[in-house]
Amino acid sequence: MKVIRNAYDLRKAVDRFVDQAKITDVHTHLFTPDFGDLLLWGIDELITYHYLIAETMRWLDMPYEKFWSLSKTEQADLIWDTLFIKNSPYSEACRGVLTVLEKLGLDVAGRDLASYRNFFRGMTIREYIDMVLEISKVETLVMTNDPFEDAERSVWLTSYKGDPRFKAALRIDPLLNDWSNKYSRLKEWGYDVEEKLNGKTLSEIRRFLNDWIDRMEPVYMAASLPPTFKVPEESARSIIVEECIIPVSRERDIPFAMMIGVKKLVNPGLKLAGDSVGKSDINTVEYLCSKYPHNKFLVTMLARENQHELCVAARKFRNLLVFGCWWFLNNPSLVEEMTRMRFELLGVSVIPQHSDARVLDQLIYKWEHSRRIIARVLYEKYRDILDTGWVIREDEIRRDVDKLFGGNFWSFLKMKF
Ligand code: HDL
Ligand code: ZN
Repeated sequence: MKVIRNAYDLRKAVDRFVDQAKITDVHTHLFTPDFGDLLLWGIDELITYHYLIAETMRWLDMPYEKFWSLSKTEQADLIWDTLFIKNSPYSEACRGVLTVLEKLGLDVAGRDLASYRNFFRGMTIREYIDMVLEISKVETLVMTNDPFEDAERSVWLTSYKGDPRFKAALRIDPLLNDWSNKYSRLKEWGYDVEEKLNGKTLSEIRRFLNDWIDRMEPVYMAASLPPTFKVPEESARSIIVEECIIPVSRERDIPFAMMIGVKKLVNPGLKLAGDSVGKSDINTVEYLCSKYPHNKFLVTMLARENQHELCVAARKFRNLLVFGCWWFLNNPSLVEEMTRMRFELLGVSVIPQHSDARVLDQLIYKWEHSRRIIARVLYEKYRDILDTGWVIREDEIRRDVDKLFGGNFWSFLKMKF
């Protein structure tokens, strides 16, 4: 394998291996075709992604209800006109739409929404899945699978066949964040629970988790958690985490993915676009990693202010794997800042990005944009050590890149602490 001794060869090698990297996307909201319309795809879904709705509503004084009463096509037409024609589409969410059109080989300069819609006419979802995975080089992606979502649960219980490229993740927000309203659902499903978290109820919650792990074969259990997320504390959430999630996670050797910092529905009128962000308590992450050294934790935090302390926590706990630039952090300026910080504090032992894609097409832009930034930062970090006289072999760059874009995740799943 070639030895790299100069910056020009280094830049070419890093760009080549990053461009070639086969990605494991550890967090998405995508679904196999088994789930029908739950899998969003195509130009109108892309344009009505909730990030663009939030940005559009800043320009409009129409009542939210009026917007929501429009058809999907009417919503897309309004968003297109507002964000792409009446204003320049350089926000990350808008730019992403343009990158998708570009990578699909469409006439971006033409600004002809009708022609973009024509591209999708006659396309089947299976054809488009293959096309998008081919362009984005996403080899494997992790879904978000919530047994409390009726439309989704029925597929799991009746017709799910799956696709080896799509892995499941057992998402349990309702169990943790809304126990008093959601325990009755477990009762409905045959679990002998009551609101009071007595021994029997805790045992039945563990049975519920095990049943869904048997059914979904998830690569991890996950929950999005508020800035106030705290363990230990006298709350149903804290008790369920310690008495149910932690023991089942260890027994079944399935990491618990904590996605911390979401302030739900600060503006309910915006629906899915109405959530915000809050600084969270790193002490809870440190408490869990420290008290449960045999458990594995995947963690991403939503506030920029939490990123440095999360990196430091990962230096202290090998059972903590940091992942992604999540949601309001998935913008070039913050992806660069976080990736630089992580590479400097954690070296190769991090998952720098996930897409969080809700619309299949987004895999194309979210990964195109992130690859470019990760490649640039990685090149600079290699350049710094090259300048000391260290020589880098091409196979070492490929090795590191493969770890960053998926290998670290799969190795973490296999580790036994
Ligand atoms: O909770 C989550 O997984 C978040 O990613 C939310 O789904 C959020 O609405 C989102 O789409 N972020 O990108
Ligand atoms: Zn998400």
